[in-house]
Amino acid sequence: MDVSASTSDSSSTMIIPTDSAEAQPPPSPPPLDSLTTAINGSASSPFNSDEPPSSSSPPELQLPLSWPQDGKLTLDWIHNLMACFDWSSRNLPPSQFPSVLPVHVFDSLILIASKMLHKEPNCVPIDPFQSHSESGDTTAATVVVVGDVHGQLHDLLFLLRDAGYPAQNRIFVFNGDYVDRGAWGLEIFLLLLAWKVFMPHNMYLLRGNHESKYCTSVYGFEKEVLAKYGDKGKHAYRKCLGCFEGLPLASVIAGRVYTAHGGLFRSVTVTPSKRLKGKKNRKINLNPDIKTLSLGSLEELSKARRSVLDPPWEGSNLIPGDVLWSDPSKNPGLAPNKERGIGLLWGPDCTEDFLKKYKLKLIIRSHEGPDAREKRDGLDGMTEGYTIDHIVESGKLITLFSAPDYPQFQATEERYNNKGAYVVLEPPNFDNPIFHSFEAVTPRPKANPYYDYEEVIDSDEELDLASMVTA
Ligand SMILES: [Mn+2]
Repeated sequence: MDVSASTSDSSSTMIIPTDSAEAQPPPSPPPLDSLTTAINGSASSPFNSDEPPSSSSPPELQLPLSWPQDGKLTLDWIHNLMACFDWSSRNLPPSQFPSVLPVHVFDSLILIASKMLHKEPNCVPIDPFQSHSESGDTTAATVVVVGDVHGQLHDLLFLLRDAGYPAQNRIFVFNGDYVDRGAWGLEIFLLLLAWKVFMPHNMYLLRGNHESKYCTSVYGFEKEVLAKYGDKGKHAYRKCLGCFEGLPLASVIAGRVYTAHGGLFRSVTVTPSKRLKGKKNRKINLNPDIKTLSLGSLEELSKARRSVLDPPWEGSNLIPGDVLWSDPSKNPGLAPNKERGIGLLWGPDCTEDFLKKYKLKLIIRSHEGPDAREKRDGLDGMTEGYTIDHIVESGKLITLFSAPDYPQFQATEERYNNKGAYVVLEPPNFDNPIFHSFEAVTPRPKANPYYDYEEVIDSDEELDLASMVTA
């Protein structure tokens, strides 16, 4: 792939400011020749195995990245970031990551993004009619919804090019699961944060169940960050976890479309069993009885405490776990999600109740890839990157998965060969989803896995509840 082509419009005009405001002076400009030499001479690099670096001379990139002097990211900065990640993923071993994005630049990006995300409500209202108001344009923006991407950087870069990057007339909503399994979760998370900082009202990042301490310690992201940031790895991983806590849980687009990683959630409102008279006895038993499972409301969702590293599967704060881990079912009603050990299964009747109550037309959720779908009875496979799981009177429930040829590392030669997909919602109604399926970018650069994929075969099932810490 010609990396320079994607940056040709930016590299010619870009000026790197001297970053005197930074406590740590930025490293001197592109040490690419020396890096390339070092890598080609390194026997431990996975990149000299059977695939030579994609280009002998580095493309014109602004490397390493520095934080803009005025603290304001530009479109050029972000395109350079994406091109640098693409190039480094093909040409540098993971340990050279700080020569692309020094830790002080990582710190600046994650700090500003984290503050921004923590301020958003649990369920973000997205108004495509508003996003244009600043420019005086009265037409509404198009909305692009994206499902799980799981560290597959090159497929995400393709998706962004194919759908068109975030812009005044284009809003992105990501349903979470940015990290784990694939080898470039850090790059993906950081580039999406950069877009968030640059265009906060045109890029919405929701939380997935993998944006947690438990999942990232089992499925690779923790080790990935440690490998890429070396002695600063623990620091960087902690910062990522802090940012995960701030990610909102759901969105409602144009008052028509509800999106979340897992989906619907239970009500946690319970009537106090016995409340004794007197000021001192105001303890209310908040443990909801499992026999009285009922669908939760958006009001309850808005009040949930989402800033937990591992959303609980028991106790009073069950809504975040439900939103991130639940799955639809063909059977009516609500039931505990026994396969996963956390979250719910909900039926078409619940989809109808939820859509009708809030005058919605669609639910777009993610969370199930081809491996998970292979084991579900009655639900379609994920070969095209999406399925329509419920068709009810008020609308539809869609599952959307955006990681093609998933998972990256597999114990057998047999692959799912699934396509990924994204959904385009167009004004004025936003209720007629246009599906775009796409194949994986090939060849995917070689990388070593960050988790024992032969042992951890099942996706998110058989959650080890005992090892989860509920904070
Ligand atoms: Mn998931």
